[in-house]
Amino acid sequence: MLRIVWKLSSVIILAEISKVRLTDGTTPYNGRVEVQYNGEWGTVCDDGWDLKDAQVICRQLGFGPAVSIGGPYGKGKGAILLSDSACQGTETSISDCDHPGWYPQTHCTHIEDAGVICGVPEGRSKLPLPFGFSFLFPIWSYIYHILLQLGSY
Ligand SMILES: [Ca+2]
Repeated sequence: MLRIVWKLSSVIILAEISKVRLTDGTTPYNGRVEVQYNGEWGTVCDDGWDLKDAQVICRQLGFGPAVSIGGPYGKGKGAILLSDSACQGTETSISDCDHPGWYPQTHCTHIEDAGVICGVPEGRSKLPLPFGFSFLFPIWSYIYHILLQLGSY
């Protein structure tokens, strides 16, 4: 029981540290990368942004493997929270990648906001949303991600 509680708490902490979403894409699986840190949503500078970094974002969202870094998807709002991320491509969360730190990246502007194109997830057909409920997709993909995290222990 204690083990289960520990597992659950670690998943919740992981989810709290860095939430990720894609915005302004043409499908739910591509768009501008936005990250949440300390409750604040912001964007990622494309300095040092590559397919390995994109891979981690797609994995974190429970989507298929990254196809391309994609974009541009227009200018985001808020702070540019991350730059020069150096993922190996195998991490489960962008917060596990090497990077200089979470803080406003004043050397970047929103013109440089990073994007990704993820593959359509394999499990998508197993997790259908009723027609007309596609607006729930972000919540759905978040729940799916939590389930993946639980399954990986
Ligand atoms: Ca990189």
